[in-house]
Amino acid sequence: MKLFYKPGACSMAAHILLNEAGVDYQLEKVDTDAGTTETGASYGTTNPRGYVPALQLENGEVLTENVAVLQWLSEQLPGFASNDNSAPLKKYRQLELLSFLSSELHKGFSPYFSGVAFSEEEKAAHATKLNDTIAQFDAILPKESPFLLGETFSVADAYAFVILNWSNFIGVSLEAWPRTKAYVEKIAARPAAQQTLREEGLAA
Ligand SMILES: N[C@@H](CCC(=O)N[C@@H](CS)C(=O)NCC(=O)O)C(=O)O
Repeated sequence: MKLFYKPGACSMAAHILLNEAGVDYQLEKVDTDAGTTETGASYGTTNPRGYVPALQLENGEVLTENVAVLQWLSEQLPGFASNDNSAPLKKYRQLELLSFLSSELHKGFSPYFSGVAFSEEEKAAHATKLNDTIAQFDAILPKESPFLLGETFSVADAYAFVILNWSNFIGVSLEAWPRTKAYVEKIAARPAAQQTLREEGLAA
């Protein structure tokens, strides 16, 4: 299995999961601006839409789009099964979370990485939207269990961590949401998250 990634980007969720599971995999860094990978190959042949993540499977097929990549990993990697006979809705709760993270929380951060020179009015609108979306996440975070889907770390936690950790890069404080802040710190302290940050060149 090979993960095409960009340091710190949303592809880091799959990278964390691969390290959590302790399986063998390869990494190939992508320069999305240049449209090439670290081998010099064109990335367009892997993902014609040019963004990360892309996961090349053992049979050579390539899976793209975070929701699909993460759901697939949860069903393939040891310890992340989302099919649970005692909780028949669990798979759909996971998809519900992954969809919220992808289409709402992730997109709340997207303007900050777009490179566009927004007007002050536009910046204020983006900040309001981001605040609202983080507040929605904070409300989703369970009060009685440590992770989004209960007692066990899941693919949704990996993706939520990666997105919320971007707050450190854009200077947005999570102080207004102490439970969310503590949740991000808890996941950051996991050995697999630390290993991933080091492998992507984001931690010493
Ligand atoms: N719809 C895609 C969007 C993925 C996406 O936004 N990828 C970003 C990084 S988080 C990317 O590669 N952007 C291009 C760039 O950074 O140049 C998905 O959900 O997987």
